[in-house]
Order: sequence, then C-alpha cells, then structure tokens
Amino acid sequence: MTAINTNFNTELAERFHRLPTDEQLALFWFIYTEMGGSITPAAPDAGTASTGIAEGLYNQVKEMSREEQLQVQRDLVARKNSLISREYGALSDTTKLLFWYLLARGMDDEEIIPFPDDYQLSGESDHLFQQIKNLEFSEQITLFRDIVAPMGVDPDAVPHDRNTGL
Ligand code: 45D
Repeated sequence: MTAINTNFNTELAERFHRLPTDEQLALFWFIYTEMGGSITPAAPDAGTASTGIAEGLYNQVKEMSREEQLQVQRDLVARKNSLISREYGALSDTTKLLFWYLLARGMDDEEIIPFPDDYQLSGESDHLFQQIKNLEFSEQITLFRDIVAPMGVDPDAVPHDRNTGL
C-alpha cells in the first residue's frame, strides 16, 4: 500500500513538472487557495523550516517590480539560472515549501503580483488538481515537497553562467 502510494505520488509530481511553466504556477496557486487555511507555519513541527532564510528570500522578491516578481517565479519553475534560483536551490525542501507559501500569502496581500481572476486551468491541470485534492493531508505535503524540491537551480551542480554572471 505504501509502495503504491509512493509511486502514485511520484507519478503526480512528474505530471506536475511536465505542465507548461505558467500552468505549474497556476495549479500551485489553486492548491494554495484550496488548502491555504490549513497550513500553519507556527506549528510545533515547523522547526525543520528555516523561517528566517525563507523570509529573507521572500523580502528580496517583495522589493522587485511586479514583472520581476513574476519572472522570478517563472525562473524557479523553469529551473533557470538566476540569483534567486540559486539561493532557492540551497534551501532544504521544507524551507522551499515555506518560501512558496510566503509568496502565495504575499500575493493574497498584494505585496506580490496578484493572481489574475480570469485564469482557467487546462484540462490536464484541472485533472491533476482533482487527484491532489483526494490525497490525504500527509500525502499532499509529501507531494508538495517533491514538487518544489527540484525547482530553482542547485548552486553546486551548475557551471558558471556567462549570461547572468552567476
Ligand atoms: O498574469 O513541516 C500566471 C511548513 C498567468 C512548516 C500568473 C510546512 C499570467 C514546516 C503565470 C499564472 C509551513 C513549511 C500571472 C510543513 C499572470 C513543515 C502568475 C508546510 C500573474 C509541512 C501566477 C508547508 C503565480 C506547505 C505567480 C504545505 C502563481 C506549503 C504563484 C504549501 C503561485 C505551499 C504560488 C503552497 C503558489 C504554496 C506562489 C501550496 C504557492 C503555493
């Protein structure tokens, strides 16, 4: 049973990653609006997230223009080499999750570019969304870690980029 669930989770994460960049952002947003209220960063077991580091990275994004805020998030999803992508890549998986959560809350508060209210998920994204909604909470958390873990750029794994100078 556990093995089946694990494989199913891996399959869901792979299907998520195969979506176009904007669809990944959009689906992740719908997930946030669906479960936002049940995420409690102050929970006793939140200790494995480096709150200060996630907030520091979030504050850098907050200072940017709206266009840059969107670009940063697209670069993370597309694993494009940028300063934020590399800083992100050095975080633990749980801290990555916390960072995305801060971004989503920032969008809610309009500190970050808001989500367009007329956006329609593609059929494949919506199908994935329904399947994710049916998972148990702990399975969802595992899935989200698998989703955010490979985003950004591992600063130790990529060579120097001549375009960005990083
Ligand atoms: O204009 O153990 C489009 C912690 C279209 C505690 C767009 C936790 C065009 C420790 C591109 C779509 C709390 C960390 C615009 C656990 C257009 C711990 C933009 C749990 C503007 C387990 C779309 C944490 C954009 C959890 C920018 C469960 C979309 C965290 C952005 C869950 C979407 C976090 C974002 C979730 C979605 C975050 C930022 C689900 C974020 C979702």
